[in-house]
Parts: sequence; C-alpha cells; structure tokens
Amino acid sequence: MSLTPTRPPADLPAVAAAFPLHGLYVEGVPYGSGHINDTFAVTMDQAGRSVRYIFQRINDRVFKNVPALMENIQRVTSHMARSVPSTGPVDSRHALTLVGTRGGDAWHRDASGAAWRCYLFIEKARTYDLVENPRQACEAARAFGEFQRSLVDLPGDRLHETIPAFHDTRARFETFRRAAAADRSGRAREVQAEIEFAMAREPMSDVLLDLVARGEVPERITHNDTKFNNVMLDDATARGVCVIDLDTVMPGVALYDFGDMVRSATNAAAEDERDVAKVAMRMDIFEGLLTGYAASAGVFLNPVERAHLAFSGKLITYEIGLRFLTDHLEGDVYFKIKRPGHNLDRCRTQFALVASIERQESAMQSLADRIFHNLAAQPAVPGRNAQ
Ligand code: ADP
Ligand code: GN1
Ligand code: MG
Repeated sequence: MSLTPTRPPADLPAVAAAFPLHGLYVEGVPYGSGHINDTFAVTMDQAGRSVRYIFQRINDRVFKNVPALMENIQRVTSHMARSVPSTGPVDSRHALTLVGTRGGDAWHRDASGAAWRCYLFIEKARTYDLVENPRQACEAARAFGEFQRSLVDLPGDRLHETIPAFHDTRARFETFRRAAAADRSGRAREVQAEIEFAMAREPMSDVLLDLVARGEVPERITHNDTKFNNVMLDDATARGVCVIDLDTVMPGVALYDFGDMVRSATNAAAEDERDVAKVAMRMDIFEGLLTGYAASAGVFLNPVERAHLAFSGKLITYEIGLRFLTDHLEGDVYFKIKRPGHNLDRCRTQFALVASIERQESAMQSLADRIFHNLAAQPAVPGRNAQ
C-alpha cells in the first residue's frame, strides 16, 4: 500500500549533502499534496539567510526508467530557461531549475537505492488544490498553454515516453475491466454501482484515440498531468508563474492537457470529497480556463481540437475515475492514500463530475466555440508529428 509520508526520512541531510548547496542544513519537511513522489522542502542557512530547495524522491514503481525521465526533464527545463514566454512579463521563475549533484549528475541514488532530485524552490508563489475564482483558472490555463507552446520548438529527438500509453483511455479501460474481473482485494461487490457507471461509458474510451489514428488530432509535446496543483500562482498577483511536476512531459495530445484542467479546476469539491452532492462542474471556472488557454494555446489548436474542448474534460475525468477505481480494486498499489477507501472516494467524485459535465456539455462547447471563434482557424504553430 502507498502511504503519504508524514515525516522526512532520517537520511535526508545525507541526501542533501550529495548536492552542492551552500550553508548549513536546517530542516527538511514533507511538502505538497502530490499522489506520486515524496516531496520535501529543505531549508539551508546561508550566512543567516534561509534558502529553501525542493527535494523529491522519485517514485520508481511508477517511473521505471529514471535516467530517461531525468533526461527529459533536463532537456525541457533547460530549453524553457532559454525561452521567453510569449504572454506576460519575464520572470526567472517561469521554468523549474534542476540542481545537479556534486558529481555533475542530474539526480542522486541514495544508499538504499532510491532516486532523488533537487530543484530551486519557487518562492513567493504557491499551488492550490481547489480553484477559488475564475481568475486563478484563467492564469493556470494560460500557463499550461504557454508551456505547450514553448516546447513546440524543442530541439533533438522525440522525448522518452516515461509511462507508456499514459493517456490511452482504451488501455486504461481494459486494465479496469481486468481488475474488476480478477477482484484481487475482494472489493468488487461493494463497488457495483461504480463498475456499472464505468462499463456504460466504455465507447467514450476510443473517441480521441480514433481522431489521433485518423490524423485529425496531432501529436504535440504535452505535460500530461495538468492538474491545478501542478502550476504555481504568484502570491501577490495570482499570475501563473511556473508549471511544475514534469515527470510526464512527453509526446501527447493537447486535449488531454486541457481536459485535465477541466477535471481538476472546475470541480466545486475536492478530488477526495466524501459528499458527492458537493461535486459540480462550475461554468464560470470553465470560462476562465477557456479564456486563459485561448490566450496562449489558441494560435496552434486546430478546428478538431477546438471542437472537443468540452468533451476532453469529460473524457479525462472518466479516465482518472477509472484509474482510481482500478487502484481501489487492486488494493491501493499506485496512488498514495491517507485513509482506507481513499481511492474509492476519489473515483466517486470523478464519476459525479462526469455526470455533471454530461448535463452541461453542450453549453460548455458552445462557450468554447464563442471564445475560440475570433482566433485564426489554421494552426500557426504545427504540432510535432510522430517521428
Ligand atoms: P507529485 O508528482 O507527487 O505531484 P510535484 O512535483 O507536483 O509532485 O510536487 C508536489 C508539490 O510540491 C507541488 O504541488 C508544489 O506545491 C510543491 N513543489 C514542487 N516543486 C516545487 C518548487 N520547485 N518550488 C516550490 N514548490 C514546489
Ligand atoms: C497523479 O503526481 P500528481 O499527484 O500530480 C497522477 C495523475 C493523476 C493525478 C490525479 C504520474 O498526479 O496522472 O491525474 O494523480 N500522476 C501519475 O490526481 O500517475
Ligand atoms: Mg503534482
């Protein structure tokens, strides 16, 4: 079972010593609410000044090829550091900065074999689990769109696929179907309603994959985990300053990125809310997302992508719901949990959000059409097709 750590590992000072940080180690505390890696904020005392760094123990059950993952991140962060955002003021925090090890490597393997990396801490900005207003949604979507746009001209080979078939909804559905049939943890009986909800929507799995197969939706370099708490908003201005959590940056489909913004930002309730009556897709937040995304990504989205903006929110919410349900059925082996039934609660909120989007989908797409109407229809910046 994957449990969220509540205290830092005893060897964190030794891990920190593998990186050329100035000053004296003061403390390391668990940080953030990600479901995958173990993240710690480490404070160093540099001649009386406190300087923080982010340390992450990379989850190598999820990311099986750490060297390939870190090569992607190195390429992406150094390219972004050189690029100037097309929207908004220049801000040195716009790209994550990796701190290499004393030996000159991008990451460190500790005595127990665990893989660690270190980033400069993005100060005076923070992440939020829940969107508070449309302005925040707009800023987050603008920043994710800007992120996609700045990687259009990434030089070199195709990025590694850090998790193969990550957004292959058909494959996710088949994994779910097998987990329900195998019922390894004996939980299938109590989740019949969720299993039926998932089964009834199976045809949704192929819609985007078919468009990609027909060449109507291009491959691009995408983030693939554009949840609202993976973008840092400036404390003073609420501006989206930096996109983080780059483990899944790889070739992908822009609509999955937009869809995950819809899933994680428009929900009125938390991802793990137990009272599903609180779950609802908020139209004003959706409008904020569309406005921000149009400002940065509008120039390169083609008409087919634009026509599926609302659908993408429903699809990715369904897909992540399937993944939470699968993990519940398999005994909580993938996502970190803080309580029994945590993944089931997460699945239920996702499916309630799918239902809420179903009720509003046509109004959502009409709004998308209106907001994207005035933008040029032809992609000004082509997608990167598979090489
Ligand atoms: P996970 O893959 O587990 O979600 P993230 O990379 O998203 O891990 O990091 C978890 C949390 O740590 C983020 O939500 C954010 O609050 C914080 N965080 C990550 N990187 C930085 C950074 N460079 N500066 C400040 N905070 C960060
Ligand atoms: C995980 O790492 P984090 O917490 O940002 C997951 C995403 C899911 C998300 C659901 C590598 O994201 O795919 O959408 O949880 N990341 C991975 O909250 O599986
Ligand atoms: Mg994260």
